[in-house]
Amino acid sequence: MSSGHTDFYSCEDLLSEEEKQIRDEVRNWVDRRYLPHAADYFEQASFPVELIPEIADVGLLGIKLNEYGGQAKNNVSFGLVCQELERGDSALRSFVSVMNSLVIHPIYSFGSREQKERWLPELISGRKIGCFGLSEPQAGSDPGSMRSMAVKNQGHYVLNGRKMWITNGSIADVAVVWAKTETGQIRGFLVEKGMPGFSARPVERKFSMRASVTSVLNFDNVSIPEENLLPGTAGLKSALSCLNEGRFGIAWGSIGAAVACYEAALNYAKSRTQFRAPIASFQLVQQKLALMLTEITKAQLMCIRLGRLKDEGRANPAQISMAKMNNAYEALKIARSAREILGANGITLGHPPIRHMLNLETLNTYEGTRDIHILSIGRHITGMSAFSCEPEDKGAQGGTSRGAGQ
Ligand code: TGC
Ligand code: FAD
Repeated sequence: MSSGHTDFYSCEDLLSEEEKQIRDEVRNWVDRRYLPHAADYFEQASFPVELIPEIADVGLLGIKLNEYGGQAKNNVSFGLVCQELERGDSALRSFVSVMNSLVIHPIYSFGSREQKERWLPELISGRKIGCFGLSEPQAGSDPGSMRSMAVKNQGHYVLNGRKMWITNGSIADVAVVWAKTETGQIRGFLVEKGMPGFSARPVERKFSMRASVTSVLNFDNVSIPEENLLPGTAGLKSALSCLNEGRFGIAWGSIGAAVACYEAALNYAKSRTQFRAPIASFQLVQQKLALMLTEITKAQLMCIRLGRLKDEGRANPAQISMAKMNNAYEALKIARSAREILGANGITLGHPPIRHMLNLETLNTYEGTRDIHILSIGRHITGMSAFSCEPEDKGAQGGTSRGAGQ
């Protein structure tokens, strides 16, 4: 899975030659093209859009699709790609995740033939960029309470509302936007850059995911042609099904960030001398390293099993929640431990842990916070929902049913 000393249980033996090949290709590309500048992109809060054609050339867009120029790779390969990209930076993995899981996937799964033919080759070749608008200023963990409305009017939908925290938003040519129609049902729409009334602006002053574009999308009476409705979407579950793809990628990506932190800490600990000995020789430092590698190993095993289940069509959302929840949290703890081992040097961008640590705060927030995934697993185990203090049918009480007509 990872190389050398971070593959403690020889997980490499669980991979096919094809899986190892794409992992190594992406690893080399990240080492060569991204890592030398990763700290600069982070410091300057800039995503290197000039790398998008290369990202497409390496075959990272449309990875799982076997049509429209996609690579027809399996879920484990996709996971390994996410792992290697996030070893570079979470922003890089996020860009590729959003494109594959939250734009290409919904267009392929819910789109008309015309929509697929128009958008998928452009997205897969990197000529067009997409984003996914579900969260709103007042609706994050509870997307069913969204306020964005798309009201049908003479062959068009009129879209009003605002989406918040949208990855790729300001650089996107097409936004997959979720809104309630007049029946209260949530549907997906393709909103195109340049449509009158549609604007996007970046979220400023982020301290996490600095190299990623994060935006606010505004919709002010945007007239959306009926043919831009994703016809296969039917309620909140359509949007949530895309998140299964995204969360799977985050679970794997977390391993990459954790490995980068562990390796930085191990190398530093071997070379840094205090009290006339390398700090790696001290028991407390060894404890940190041992616990870090243990969590990396557990995350690797969890992901590879989940990937195999997903390839067999047997992975359920609670299993994906568990891997996302666990791996993002353990990676954050690993990044904090690595930062500690580096002492004062650890607070600078000269070493990767603090950059990953700050990014990992986002991994524990987006695509469902840690709390939300714990509650999802709890609901799966008990059959009882602990999401709300209100009775379960709060959507109906609110007057706009989140799933009407599903
Ligand atoms: P709930 O009643 O549980 O569900 C509504 C319907 O959806 C179905 N469902 C799912 N289907 C497929 N996959 C899943 N993971 C699903 N989860 C739920 C469910 O069975 C139901 O179907 P039906 O037929 O009965 O109607 O809905 P709820 O309103 O109680 O909410 C449940 C909750 C809290 C788990 C859910 O809303 C949630 O996941 N909240 C977290 C929100 C979230 O993750 N947002 C992510 C925004 S996108 C993003 O962050 C991208 S970052 C990208 C990057 O940069 O990498
Ligand atoms: P809230 O939902 O307000 O939660 C605040 C706190 O309350 C959290 O700690 C949460 O765990 C807790 N909480 C909420 N409900 C409960 C409960 N029932 N029980 C216990 N605790 C609870 N969204 C998109 O749609 N598309 C994107 O591309 C996208 N990209 C993002 C990129 C970044 C960098 C970030 C930071 C976010 C992005 N998001 C995106 C939004 C993300 O999905 C939301 O931030 C996330 O779902 C949480 O919503 P919230 O921030 O509104 O927090």
